[in-house]
Formats: sequence, structure tokens, C-alpha cells
Amino acid sequence: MATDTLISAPMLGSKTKTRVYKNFIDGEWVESSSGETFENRNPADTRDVVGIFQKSNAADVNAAVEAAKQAFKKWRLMPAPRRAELVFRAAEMLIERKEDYAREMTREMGKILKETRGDVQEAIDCAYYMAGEGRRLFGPTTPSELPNKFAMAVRQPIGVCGMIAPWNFPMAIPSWKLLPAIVCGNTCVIKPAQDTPLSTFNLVRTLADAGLPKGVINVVAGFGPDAGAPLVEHSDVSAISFTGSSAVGRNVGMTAAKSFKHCSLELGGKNPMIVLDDANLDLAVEGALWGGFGTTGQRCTATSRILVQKGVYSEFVESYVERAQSLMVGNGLDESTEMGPAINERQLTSDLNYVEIGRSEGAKIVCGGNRLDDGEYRHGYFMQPTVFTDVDPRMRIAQEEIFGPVVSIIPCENLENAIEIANGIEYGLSSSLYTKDVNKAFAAMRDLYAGITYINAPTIGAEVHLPFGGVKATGNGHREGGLGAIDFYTEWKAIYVDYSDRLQKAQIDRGE
Ligand code: UN1
Repeated sequence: MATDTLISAPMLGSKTKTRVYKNFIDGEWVESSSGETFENRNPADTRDVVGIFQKSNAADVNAAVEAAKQAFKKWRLMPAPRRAELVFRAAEMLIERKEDYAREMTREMGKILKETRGDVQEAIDCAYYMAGEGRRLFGPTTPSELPNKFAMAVRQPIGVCGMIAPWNFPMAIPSWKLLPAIVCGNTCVIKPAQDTPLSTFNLVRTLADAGLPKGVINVVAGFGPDAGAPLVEHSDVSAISFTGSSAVGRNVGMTAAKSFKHCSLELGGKNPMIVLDDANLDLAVEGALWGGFGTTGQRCTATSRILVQKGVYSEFVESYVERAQSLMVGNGLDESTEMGPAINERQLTSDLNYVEIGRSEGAKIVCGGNRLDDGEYRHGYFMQPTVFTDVDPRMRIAQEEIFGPVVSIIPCENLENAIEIANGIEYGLSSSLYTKDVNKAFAAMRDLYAGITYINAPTIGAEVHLPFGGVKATGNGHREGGLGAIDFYTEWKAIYVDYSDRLQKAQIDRGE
């Protein structure tokens, strides 16, 4: 099956070939109905065109949903363990393709190779985990209140699921959505982020190579208003899973509500790390660097606020800044690079704008703050790792999700004060505490109002078999990962089997 074609395009100053990737609908690779396409460029070097993708619209989405609707008729009847075997096979194939896919992901997304290998690994982990779920999908059997009557609840698939994925985890997050959905017997239409469609294509191509029947997963590339909105509005789509900003998530949720679609929203974060006086300070500094500048700060779970107790404040700031200043920024394909570029010009402009906001609010900038645009940097969206200190928790840089390498350090008095600051934001995704005091750790585990809490580890690093998601403006009560995903992609059906051979009336026939 031909999955893509090559065309000649100017790249890196010479005539080289650029791949054209088509949409994947009903098992075929097809062009957008409008014939329009868009380019996917490398954010570390915008001369590098990673691929050309289809600019899809409502007609393409309609075709994809129709294919998924037809495929659902058979797929829902395939035994779940058989569906899961296919996902297991895909996991094995992803292991073989891991390095190639990681390199392509670094080219399209910018994050460093170590991290893109981790991103593919997360899809592999998810595939193994969900493959196992295919032999569970447990539901309860429970006694009936009536004699000679059997009661149980079974999980049933929902139908066609629409997915809108973000660019920061271009294979892992699509895997969190697609794999539980198909193991549960649903069929899917996914719109990858316009900045990173290739990694979703690589995941779906692998599933197709592992034997996925046509129409079970369909991919339409494109932009939110043209391709995402028609998916959310489509009357044949029964569930929507969206990861992105809280502003867009609110609209997705409101639109989905009109047709009573199941809707899972995974939105913003402003994740605090608390460092107490008794913490292992070296460990906290290393964790805060990884949490703050890993993925160039472009994780929903990024450690964007560090709340440091006064007794260790100066010492922490000094060594954190020293380490942040020496981080190697550059092209993620170079193994020595520690931090890659921003995803695109708009994100970089927004990051730099937050630097100005922080300055104008009176926070002290102690590291970075500038765009890097000389030499090799001039073709990409690079900026320095940036640290603000003496940040007041009410400042915008301490309240709003920046999604870039800009970290705010906030002094705090004690654990109680730190937890109050940590919780004093509109989001509630991840949180972390560094301490050696087990009593304080348990109090924080109880009192940090967030979907995830780490002790002596930064705010990033979630594993696929645990619930992932958050409270307040971070989401709408659903979880990805673990059993939360199985819950989202199934409907409960209660089944009663009466073998008494007479009419028994629940709540009425009590044998009294
Ligand atoms: C995200 O933060 O956008 O927990 C997803 C982590 C990764 C997934 C992050 N496993 O850091």
C-alpha cells in the first residue's frame, strides 16, 4: 500500500525530495477533497520541510466519520482479546521502528532525541498496557435483590470517537486516545496537531501494518477550525477526546454538549514544585531543571512554578540559575543538546511576551529572557532558559500557563503557606514536593489540589497505567491512562437475567 508520494521541493538550498502525506480514510491514503495542503517544517531549522500534509475540511471529516461508522459494525463484534492482540503486535513493531520515528519526531516537533525516544516508548507502553486490558475489561457481577435472578454490568463500546491531539507529545498522546478506544471496540477519527501530524501518521501506519481493519482508525490532517470543528460537531461522532488549551477546550466542551457527546478534556496546567528547607537540594535542583526546561517547558505538566522555603531560598536559586544558564540549547538531533526550540514562531513570541509581562510586573529576571537568533540559531525558534525570582504568586507569570522555558521562583514560609500558593491558581494538573519529612509528604499528598502529586520528583513523568488529568480548569473530570481511559471509551450496560419463570417485581416483591 503506497502511503505517501515524493515531490521535488527546494530544501536546505538544494533540490531534494519532500514527502507528501495523504489522509488515511477507510484504509486508503487519500488527498484532501479541496486538494489543498500545508507544510510541516522543522522548528529547529525552518529550511527543513519535514513533509507536506493534507489541509482537510468538513468533507474529508465526513468521509472519515462515515468510514469509521461502517467499520464499527464489525469491529465492535470482534472479541476484545483479538482486538488487543493487534495492538500488542503494533507495540512489537514500534520497538523496531523506535529510532526512526524518534528522529522524525525531533525533526517535526523540536524536542531532543532522548525525549522523542521517550515519546515513542510511551506509545509502546500504552500499547502493551491496553493489549492486556483486552483480556480484562472487567465489569461487576453482583447479587440481585430477587431470587433466581442474575445481575451484572458489562462494558460496551460507544461508537465513533473523535480525537483532537496536541503537538507536544505527538505519538504518546494519540496513543493514549486511540489504543484504549479501539481495544474497547470503538472506531476513530483523529485530527493530529497541524505542527506534528507525522508522528500520528507513523503510529497509525504501524497499527495498519499490524493488521488493523480498514476504517477502524482514520486520520485527517489539518487545522482546528477547518477539520477539528466539524469533527466535534458531527452527529455520528459519539465521543470527543481533546487535549489542548483551556480556552479551546471550553468551546469543544460546549459544542459537544449540544449533541450529548461524551467529552474528555485535558487542558492547561501551572504546576508547582515545593522545595522545603529539609529537602535534598541537589536532587530538587536537578528535578526542577528537568521539570522546567524538559520539552522546552512545553508540557501541560511542566514545572513552571517553584515554591522554595525561605531557609534554602538563596542557595536553591543560586545553584538552579547556574545550572539553567549552562543548559545546551540547540537542534534536538544533536545528542549533546539539552533543550530544543519552541514549536513555532507564535509560541516563541508568546513566551517572549511573558518575559516582558514578568519584567513589567516587577519580578526579577536572573537568567535568560532573550531569543537566540545568531549563527545556527537563526533558522529556528530558540530562546534562552529563563528564570524569574521573587515572584509574587498573584503575578500573571505565576498564574497563567506559558508553555515555554520560563520558570517562576516564589519564596514561601512553610508547607502550609506553600500549599495555599500551590492551590491558588485556576488549574490543577500536576504538583510536587521535595522533603525528607514523611509527615509533610503525606499532608501534601492529601492537600495539594491537583490530579497528580509527586514526592521527591518533578511534576513531569506520568506513567501510562495511572490516571492522567487534573482538576479545575485542567479538565472536566475524566482521566486518560489506566482504567480512566477504559471508563471513558465504554458505556456501562446493566443486564438482569431472571430464571425464576415468573414475573418478579423489583422493590415490590420483598417476600414479606
Ligand atoms: C504533558 O504534560 O503534556 O508525564 C504530557 C509526562 C509525560 C506526558 C506529559 N509522560 O511528563
